[in-house]
Amino acid sequence: MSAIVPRSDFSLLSANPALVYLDSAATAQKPRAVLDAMNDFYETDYANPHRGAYALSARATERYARAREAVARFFGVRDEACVIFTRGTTDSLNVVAAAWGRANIGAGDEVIVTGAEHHANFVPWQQIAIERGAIFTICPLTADGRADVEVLAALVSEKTKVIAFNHVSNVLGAINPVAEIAAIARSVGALSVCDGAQGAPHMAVSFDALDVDIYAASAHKMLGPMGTGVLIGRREILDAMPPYQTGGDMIAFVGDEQTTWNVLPHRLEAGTPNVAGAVGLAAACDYLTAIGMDAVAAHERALVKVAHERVSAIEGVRVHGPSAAERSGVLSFTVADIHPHDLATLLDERSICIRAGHHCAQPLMRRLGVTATARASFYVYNDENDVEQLVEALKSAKRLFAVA
Ligand code: 7TS
Repeated sequence: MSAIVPRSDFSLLSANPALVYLDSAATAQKPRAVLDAMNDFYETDYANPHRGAYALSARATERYARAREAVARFFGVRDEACVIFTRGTTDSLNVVAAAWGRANIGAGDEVIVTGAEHHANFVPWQQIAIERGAIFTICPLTADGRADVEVLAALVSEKTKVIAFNHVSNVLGAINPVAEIAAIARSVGALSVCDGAQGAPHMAVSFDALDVDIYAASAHKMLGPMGTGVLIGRREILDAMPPYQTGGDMIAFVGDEQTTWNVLPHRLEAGTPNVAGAVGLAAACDYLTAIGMDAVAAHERALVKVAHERVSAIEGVRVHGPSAAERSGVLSFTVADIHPHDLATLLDERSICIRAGHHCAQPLMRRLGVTATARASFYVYNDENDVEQLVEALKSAKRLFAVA
């Protein structure tokens, strides 16, 4: 099974032909199309958008607006003003927890997250619940790491104000039934907040069809640049949300005593925006669309299936999470009693990049009964040879540790 994009699209990968990059869940490599688009903005249309009365600034404004349109198209959002550019998923989720949470969560209310959240979708909710005197409830997981929707449906009440959950777990690759969870939230008038950091890069996402209130994602995990992300929300929610930050661009009128706010999306984007970041994300969206998100998902499913079979066939290996058919391109495992960090170091000697640790998901680690796992994650530029190298390296690590 070969990669579905040419390795030569990625300068870093072509410059390092021996590199086996299996850490795309942490961050993805960048195709030249993304880097070129960002560079082109700086070289041809660079100025501060919205501010200048001159043609160059108007061009920068136009680039920013076109980037928003492309991103809205990619995420299946009809109303592009509901796509807010942020610094990334962490930023997006913090904005919602702080701005929406502070305005809508009160003493005795309930905030629900799942036990499989990345810290970015766990800690902001835990902290706002503490601040507001609300009850913080952790929804249990099914055996394969998805939110247990039956338990969730029984948990919720009129007091539930938020249900925050991942689209796809960064540790297990387990895919949550997003629309089902959103429907449970809606049944009690709670806000549904979906962390799409590991969803959007790997499968077709239609915000309008998922029917969640909020969806968050990071550009850098979907072939785009670091430092950019999106906060997508239903218009009624975003319109009613108090501004998270105040300053330039987000105001309508500043009086000596009072200030009025600009309309969406500007109201939630205070200060000079990261236009190059938005342009890079838009180029990444176009690149992924040209491949086709169903093809991306199918490729990862095929690779992870082979990896799942081959890795779990090694004696002493425990693979965590769902069956290969039900996961996106993430494989977390532990090898006998070799510490995942030792494993990652040994693999690095063969130029294989995997992540080891708690993956910013300590609540999930506790539920899995481990302190750390090794994690290989796949993307469009990986092929079966990468899986082969991973398997050989794991076998070799086992031999080494058996001898030691
Ligand atoms: N949510 C999930 C599900 C994630 O996987 C990550 C990053 C985040 C939120 C935070 O994204 P950021 O772009 O704001 O940092 N996950 C990982 C990971 O699994 N390894 O490194 C980063």
